[in-house]
Amino acid sequence: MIGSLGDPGRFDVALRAARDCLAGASRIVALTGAGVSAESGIPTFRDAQSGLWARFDPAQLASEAGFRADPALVWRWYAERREAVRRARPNPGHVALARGAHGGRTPVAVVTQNVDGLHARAGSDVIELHGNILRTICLERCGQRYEPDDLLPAGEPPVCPACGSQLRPDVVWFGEMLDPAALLRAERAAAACHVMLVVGTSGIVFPAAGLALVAGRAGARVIVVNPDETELDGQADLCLRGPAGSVLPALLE
Ligand code: BJW
Ligand code: ZN
Repeated sequence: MIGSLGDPGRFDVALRAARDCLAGASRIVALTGAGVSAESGIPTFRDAQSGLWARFDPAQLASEAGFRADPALVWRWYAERREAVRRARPNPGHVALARGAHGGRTPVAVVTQNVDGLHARAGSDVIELHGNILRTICLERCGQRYEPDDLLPAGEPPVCPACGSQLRPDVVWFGEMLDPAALLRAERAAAACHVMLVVGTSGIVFPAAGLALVAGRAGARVIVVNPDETELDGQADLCLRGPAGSVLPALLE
């Protein structure tokens, strides 16, 4: 069933059906993507290619090969996005997930593809699949991770104080493995949940998108929250077409 905010009657029917799914659920997981932070003023991953960055291929910018080909360019892209993250605050969508369902009695476990840290700042227990843009790690993986501001000039990528190689953002680029422990925890949560909310993700990037399939195959009800169509709509029991910042509070209140 699809309920779109543009058609309030149908939206209300779908919202009620979604609430019914949640009513009997004690294990709830939210798989989130960039759209959940859009109302905090952070451009979605694919929108982050607008303006000056429109002529660059995101798969190139967000890859080790792209970084090695032009470290200053990729560092600048991340520096701009980091600034947007620093300015941002969690929005009502993040807050609703952190508060949980059933008047706060049932927690919502959050598995996010986002690198902005806003779920944690809102108070959610969160698995960050794709790392965190505010952390920096040694490109040659000497094992050092850094969070200090003084390592983060906007121009050239800084050098690792421990081993002298370049530093990079501590995020998961295309072609890189996700942290196996984080992915395993996410897969277990997906396989064991009664309801999975799939919020603000285009559903095209794997293995994250596959978690919705894991949940559906294991018998969970899958509810997509997104103003637009997604690659995962076909796997969903319900689609609530609207922005996360207003749909999630209405769904979880
Ligand atoms: C709103 C809204 C509002 C707007 N409210 N919603 C199987 C098949 C084919 C390919 C592969 C496959 N398995 C693996 C691959 C390769 C690749 C992949 O998936 N490619 C696809 C493009 C097909 N995956 C990988 O490489 C992964 N690694 C891996 O598989 O390792 C094993 C391996 C190694 C070597 C070789 C082969 C395999 C790693 C993926 C890492 C992704 N990293 C990024 C960058 C992170 C750092 C950074 O941010 O710069 O993660 S890519 C980017 O996409 C970012 C995001 O987390 C991720 C997902 O994007 P998301 O969140 O869905 O955002 P958008 O922008 O796409 O969508 C926003 C949505 O919000 C839209 O739907 C809007 O409508 C909606 N929205 N406002 C609610 N108010
Ligand atoms: Zn190092």
